[in-house]
Amino acid sequence: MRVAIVAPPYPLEEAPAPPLGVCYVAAAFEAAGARVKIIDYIVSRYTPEKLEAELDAFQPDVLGSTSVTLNFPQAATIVQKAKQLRPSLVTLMGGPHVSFDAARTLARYPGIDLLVLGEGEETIREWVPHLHDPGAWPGILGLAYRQDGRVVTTGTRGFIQDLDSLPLPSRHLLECSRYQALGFPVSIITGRGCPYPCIFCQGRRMVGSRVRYRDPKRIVDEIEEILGYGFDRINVADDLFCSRKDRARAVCREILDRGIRVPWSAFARVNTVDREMLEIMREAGCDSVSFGIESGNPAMLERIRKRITLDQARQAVKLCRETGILAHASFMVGLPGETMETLRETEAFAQSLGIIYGYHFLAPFPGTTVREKIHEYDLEILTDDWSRYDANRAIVRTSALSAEDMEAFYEEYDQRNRHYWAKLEKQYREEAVIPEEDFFRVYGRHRMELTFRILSEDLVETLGDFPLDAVRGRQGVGPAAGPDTAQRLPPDAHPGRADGTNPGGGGNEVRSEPWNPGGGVDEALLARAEALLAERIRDVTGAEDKLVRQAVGDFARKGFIKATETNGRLRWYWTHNRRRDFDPASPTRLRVA
Ligand code: B12
Ligand code: SF4
Repeated sequence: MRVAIVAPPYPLEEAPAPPLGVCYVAAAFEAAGARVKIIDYIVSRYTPEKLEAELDAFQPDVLGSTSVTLNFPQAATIVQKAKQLRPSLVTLMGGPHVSFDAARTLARYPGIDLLVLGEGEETIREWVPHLHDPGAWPGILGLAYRQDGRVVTTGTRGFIQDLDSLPLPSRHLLECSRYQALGFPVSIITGRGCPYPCIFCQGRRMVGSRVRYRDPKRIVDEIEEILGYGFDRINVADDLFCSRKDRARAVCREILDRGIRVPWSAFARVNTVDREMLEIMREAGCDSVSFGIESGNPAMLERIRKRITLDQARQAVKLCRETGILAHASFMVGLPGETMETLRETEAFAQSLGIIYGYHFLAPFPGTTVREKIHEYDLEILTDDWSRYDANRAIVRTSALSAEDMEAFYEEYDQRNRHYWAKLEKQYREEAVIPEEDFFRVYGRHRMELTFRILSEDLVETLGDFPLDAVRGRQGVGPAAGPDTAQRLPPDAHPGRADGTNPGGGGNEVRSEPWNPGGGVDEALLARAEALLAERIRDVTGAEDKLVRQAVGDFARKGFIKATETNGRLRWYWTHNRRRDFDPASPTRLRVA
């Protein structure tokens, strides 16, 4: 059985990182005996033509997609398109959005056959043998599907008790080099479950109120595996990492005992950290912690059932400072009963902490208490357009504040930020002497925006394809080529591939044909090909010449992209990952047979 799993696109603002849920789902299908391919549209462009090419190449029996609320519309569109292209495909969706909006999803999207509700692994294991036998589906808990025009839900499945019995997430199916180029940390979770009742959070409903912890040894095995792919930063994404101190300490101890040196960050609640905890975390490589504080108004914290105090927040930040860990805080705008006064209190509190902080607007996701019991709160939900549920705009109002008032409050904060950035940008552009840290902040941001464009618009695939003669004919043009070189190419030197597919390293299979058999790598030619690619990317994106050349040069040097020659054409392609496609003995992007 062949299973394609789609990772639908989401924006740069939400930190596109290797998709954890997708890799858990892929691992569950692999454990059930399926051959699995992840079709990743987070770090490559989605087009219907490309999807069709992927389906032609892989010939899946099943196509599934995950989604959160904000990218549900896009995910559903992709699944519907796949069903239209291949009506025999069994299509399914899972994830936190559809788990709480099953009936509406199935009613609106006839191209989706089946939903997997809540945790997926056990359901997948039971369902796989019955793929073509819908008669057996009613006996499998955790499914929703249509039958005779009605939506049938098979019943709630209990939470998986032994998380250590699950296979590790199948990151080997990802094109890791793309994520490495982008540079966000790789998320892991060390347990599932949360006993707190925050009314705006859906996570607790997804994973249950009893925390199920993973074995520290297994967690560190996973960290080692991630490092084995060449990633160099980890994010511990579960809120409750610090809640059981003995176990969190055991994870840190295991990292230290194995001699692993990797920087990592963590999410935490302010009431779960203490000095001893933070000290061992720091020693084990943790350099920053993000706290969700949500509001600076004590009555509001009570109303949203956050179960923290402002004193705890101050203390947590102080301890981080003292132990050398960078603290970040996140606050919310548009909580029930929000007024301009509560927002001002939040702002004053946030500023008093003296750390980097940010705001998210309340997005009342399906499955949250605040949405399900909306009549109990001073709150009105203004839209069910899920694409607006990105927490970056106001989509609710209270009796005291309109959505515009909330946006205006945020705008003041954002304007201060923009002002700060504008100043840094100006200094950067004018090449003024600025502190190294500020320089790298601006440079890092530009580099990340450029890299995300290169990935999400498939620029390497569409621009990195040249007739070999055109590269050869440009003697003397090195990486520092002049700005007009792209125009000097013959007209057929810009063909790209209309469907945007990756000719060299497509999906999970890696091909790397030598272009200079027996003769080793022609370094000069490679340098010219690299310069050509950079010039074209610069021309399409309008990005700074130096930045593009540095980015492309880095990608090539680190083995994220390689060149290959077929039938007189040279093509650049994204490699798969270091384990399977990186030759440390010859880090010159091209392996010679
Ligand atoms: C880790 C995490 C992150 C990490 C990594 C996310 C990632 N995609 O890898 C980071 C920090 C990057 C992140 C970012 C964001 N997150 Co987040 N995140 C979490 C967290 C804490 C754990 C998620 C997780 O990985 N769980 C482990 C895996 C195994 O679970 P899972 O992804 O749910 O997948 C299981 C099932 O859902 C199901 N399943 C999922 N997909 C599919 C597909 C198929 C075909 C099948 C059969 C089954 C299936 O099976 C999986 C295995 O059991 C949850 C809270 C929680 N406790 O669930 C929030 C949560 C998922 N995040 C949330 C949100 C909103 C975001 C952001 C939009 C940030 C924001 N603006 O608020 C971004 C969007 C990123 C994205 N598109 O995924 C919300 C989603 C709510 C919603 N309905 O939209 C949650 C529920 C928290 C909350 N606020 O309530 N997040
Ligand atoms: S916000 Fe964090 S602490 Fe609150 S319910 Fe969600 S996961 Fe638990």
